[in-house]
Amino acid sequence: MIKKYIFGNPFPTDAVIKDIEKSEGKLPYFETDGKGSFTCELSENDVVYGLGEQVRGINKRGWEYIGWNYDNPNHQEDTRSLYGAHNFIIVQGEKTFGAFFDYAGKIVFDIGYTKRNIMNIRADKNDLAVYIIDGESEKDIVKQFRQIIGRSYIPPFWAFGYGQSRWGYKNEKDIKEVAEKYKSAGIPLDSIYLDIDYMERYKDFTVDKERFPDLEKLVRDMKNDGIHLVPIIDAGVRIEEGYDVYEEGVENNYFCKNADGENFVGAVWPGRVHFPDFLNPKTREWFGEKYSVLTKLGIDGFWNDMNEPAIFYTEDRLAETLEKIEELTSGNMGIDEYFTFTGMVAGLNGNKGDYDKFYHNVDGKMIKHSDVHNLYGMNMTRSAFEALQKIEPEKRTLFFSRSSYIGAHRYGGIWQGDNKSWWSHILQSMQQLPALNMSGFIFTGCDTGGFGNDTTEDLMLRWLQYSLFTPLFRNHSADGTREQELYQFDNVSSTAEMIKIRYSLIPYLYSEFLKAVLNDEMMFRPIAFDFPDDKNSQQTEDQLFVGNEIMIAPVYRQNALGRYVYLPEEMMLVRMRKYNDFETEILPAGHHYVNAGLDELVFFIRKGKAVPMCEPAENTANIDFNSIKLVGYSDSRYELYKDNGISPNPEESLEIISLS
Ligand code: MIG
Repeated sequence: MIKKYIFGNPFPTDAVIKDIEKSEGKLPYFETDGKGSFTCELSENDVVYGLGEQVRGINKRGWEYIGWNYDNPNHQEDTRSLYGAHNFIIVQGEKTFGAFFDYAGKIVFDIGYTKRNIMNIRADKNDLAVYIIDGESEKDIVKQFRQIIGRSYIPPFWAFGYGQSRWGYKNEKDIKEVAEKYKSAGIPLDSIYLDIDYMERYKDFTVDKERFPDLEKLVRDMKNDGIHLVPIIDAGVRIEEGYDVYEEGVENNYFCKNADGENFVGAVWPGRVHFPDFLNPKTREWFGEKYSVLTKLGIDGFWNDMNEPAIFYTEDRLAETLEKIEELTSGNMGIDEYFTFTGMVAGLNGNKGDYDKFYHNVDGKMIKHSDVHNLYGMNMTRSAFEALQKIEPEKRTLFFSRSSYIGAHRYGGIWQGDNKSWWSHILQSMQQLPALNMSGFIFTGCDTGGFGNDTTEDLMLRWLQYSLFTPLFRNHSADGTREQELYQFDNVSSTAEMIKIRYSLIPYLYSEFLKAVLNDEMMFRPIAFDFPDDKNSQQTEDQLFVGNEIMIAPVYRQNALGRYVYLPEEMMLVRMRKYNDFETEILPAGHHYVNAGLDELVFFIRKGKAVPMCEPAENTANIDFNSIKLVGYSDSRYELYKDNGISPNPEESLEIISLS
């Protein structure tokens, strides 16, 4: 049962695509002050789930989160905003309900931060829609919500392969080297990512001819080896005379404007840029069409970056800052001056004031960016998705974006942004997954091995043992950090085995992914979602169900050779060192200490169930579904969902195969 309540005059976000009549009654569960603030009293043991891409636990209680898409490479306990705004929560406890605050500007979720038992949600303006969902259980509430926001994006089958990325691959030689070294190490690989250095001066839809003299040939050669090249596209368009994207954008008023009608200027990678006005359908159509520059070369996947949009600085703020710095540094810099100085420099990036300075043209009306900020990334991915449906109507294209809002899940996946090579970031990624799934983001994953900072071999191994279960499985790292392609480590055979195990599990993961998407369910669930009355399950923050058969409990502490695991029911422990070498053991419900050596993948199969596993292959194109065997409880069955992996509508080729 879903009810929609309207406050003021909300901007249509397109998050919800089903018509729901507005309810005239009083908003349940919350008191409102009529100014955009909503307060709900929580009982001591209520759990609050949701908010998608945010820091901290699966239970969001005890912190203040802000829905404000932000390019923030420091994902820490005190972080309030990351790249996406996913304003959907479920309160579970004395009263159980779901609530979606559909608001495109800044919105604060104080979940027992100011006062332990008070949840206060406040939007910058009282112009929003609030949806309240009553249901039988968390799963039922999620299903109802997902039915009104539309079906999640399904990537091509090959996107479930392993991908290697690094910000730092400079040219064709670097890319070929990655492919060759993976091949000679015997590690399966389906994709290599092109970061900003493939472009000419960071200009979207250009290719640097010196570094990549014949990209079309490279794409073809790679594809013959089963590897897809996936280029990055940034939001900002470089200001440069003679550059078609810039010139067409200016001529047709496709860019965001200042109040005076001039094109707004921000600075990002390419230096000075204009930002395409993705809220304008004409801009979306025009920009989306540009992806054909690359699809013509055989490219069939993209990642969209910097689309919060990230702004390193604006020229006027930089000028002001420089002036102030001169003043501060001219005398004897004391502590106050010093902190003002460092604060001003740090405050240039993503300064909230800059988002007040530009406008979108929505049906001829000028809309201030900060009122619709959280929709920008979603509409960039929408632009690509909708255009590619026309350019390549016969097939799915891989897309994932950094920034998102609910609704973006229909157009592409997301990756979890610039994490670090920290042990805590394995857990952080894991805790975000169910919250993302609640909001429809099923094709997701993190930068495996960590993006910022230097990784270590043991961290990489543990990370692989977690990430090999996530739909998007990509090793990515930042320029200047320790190289972390798997062949860089001493113990290549152990990492290689983890990738092979991934490939063995792809039929299962893809099948469970399809089930989650087609049935509006969650692929990754807190264990409490399946055991709602079990208090121990509710307390379990570091285990998840992956589909209906598997429970994962990864090791995420350095030097740990095992961990405590809670089993809400009897399960089968599976320990694997190689794809074809496993031990199994049935464990009763309860708490267990489980050994897991560094080279061992440990996971669990639920009571009475079995998981299909195939022979690993060099890449997804060579996966042999005939080699599938069931691993798990004897006499159990598995229903395998399978399609041709490429047609836009999976239902056209969907097969449901009963395995036993
Ligand atoms: O400001 O393109 O999150 O994945 O490697 C950094 C360079 C810009 C941020 C992305 C990251 C990517 C990097 N980008």
